Amino acid sequence: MKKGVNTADFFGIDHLLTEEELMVRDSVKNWVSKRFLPVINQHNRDATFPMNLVPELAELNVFGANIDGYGCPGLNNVAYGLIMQELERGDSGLRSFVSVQGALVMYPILAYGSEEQKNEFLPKLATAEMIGCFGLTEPDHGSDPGSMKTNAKRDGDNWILNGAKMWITNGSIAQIAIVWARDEEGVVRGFIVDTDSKGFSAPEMKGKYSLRASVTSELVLDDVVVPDSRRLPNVEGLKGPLGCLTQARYGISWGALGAAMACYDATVDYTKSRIQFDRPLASFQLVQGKLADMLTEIVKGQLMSLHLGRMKDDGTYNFAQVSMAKMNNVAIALDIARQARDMHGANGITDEYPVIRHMLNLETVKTYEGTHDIHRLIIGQAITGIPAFA
Ligand code: TGC
Ligand code: FAD
Repeated sequence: MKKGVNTADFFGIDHLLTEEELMVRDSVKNWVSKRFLPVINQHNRDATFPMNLVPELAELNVFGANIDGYGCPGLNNVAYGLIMQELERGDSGLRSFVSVQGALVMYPILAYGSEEQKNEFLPKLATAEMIGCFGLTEPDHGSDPGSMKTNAKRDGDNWILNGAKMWITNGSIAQIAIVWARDEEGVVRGFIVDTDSKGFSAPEMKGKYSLRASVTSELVLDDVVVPDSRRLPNVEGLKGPLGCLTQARYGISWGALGAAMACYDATVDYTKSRIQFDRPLASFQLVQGKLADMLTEIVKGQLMSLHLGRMKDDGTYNFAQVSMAKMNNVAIALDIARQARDMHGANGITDEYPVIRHMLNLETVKTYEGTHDIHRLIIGQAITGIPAFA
């Protein structure tokens, strides 16, 4: 065996991937290394997202990569997952930018939209000529979106939307927002809202210690008029937004592994070069034990996401399996990032090394798209048949 392996491919998982999947993964990985990693620290310090790189991301075909048609490349779900992994190896904010656009904006239009809506929006979203956001969470309703207060009142050929959404990725930079609101009969419906509509505003949320290189906003809807032609016609009820979350959670299960790999690789390099007690840190048994545990968890996570991706392509997966993969892979990534931070000693608290940035980002990833405990409850419901949310 080659000595000193990083995460490259400890378990020979590359043999389970097709030529196309490997090519897609490596092209995104190269782009992230060359174009994104050199600028991420400054963006993280400034709490900005590198918008100038968005056209290059579009060239890489990462937006809606697993959608077929409408200007999208129609990759399979494993290639899509590998893209998420490589983007998040860069930063969770980068993966979020891409997964919100694809899984939370393009997917609902594809799955629930009319043919006119698909033709109008999907090609522009695929090239990022148009940016979208997804408004489900409200100030008082996060884990429990079924209690949302944002409402939609029918007015002839229009709907009048009122309410507030919170913690919305890309809210202030989006041209359209997928907004979920309750109608007068209490039915949850989805709307494609132009963000320059009268009565719509999206103040940016400041002061985040986590996911700093990502724009997060409130959405305020004050008598916003939305034509009925902008209602997503093919879904009603909470299963609409929850179906989108399943798509995004799947991508996050891969993405978190990318962040874990970045932390693990940095720690292997660091502990091999850092000398204490006249020996490299990597020569101590306790350090090797930690590296072994980190890599073992990464390999288990890779196998889980890969199998899930193959099931998703076959149409044999379910949303509780997606919850398990999101929950597990984010949890192990956060543990690995915390270990990595510790093993870098004082250097681990600086942005000279990527570990504390990933560690702090992963606190968000653990919370959004369903908190760790919400996923435990979803799995618990699948096991017992008894919902224990309320
Ligand atoms: P419940 O009665 O269980 O479900 C209502 C209907 O929805 C169906 N369903 C799902 N369908 C598809 N995918 C899923 N994951 C689904 N979960 C449930 C369910 O079968 C039912 O269908 P039907 O036909 O019977 O009507 O609903 P509940 O109100 O009891 O809620 C269940 C719960 C707590 C699990 C759900 O509300 C939940 O998942 N809460 C977490 C909220 C959440 O994850 N929010 C994320 C907001 S978006 C975001 O964070 C973006 S971050 C940016 C980025 O991704 O990078
Ligand atoms: P709460 O629901 O208040 O949960 C607080 C704690 O209580 C958690 O530990 C939770 O596990 C626990 N808890 C809640 N209910 C239960 C229960 N029944 N049993 C046991 N424990 C429970 N949302 C969007 O709609 N669109 C976005 O683009 C988006 N982007 C985001 C970006 C960032 C940076 C962040 C931080 C969040 C984003 N979110 C977005 C919101 C995110 O989905 C919510 O934060 C998440 O769903 C949790 O909701 P909450 O923050 O209100 O926490």
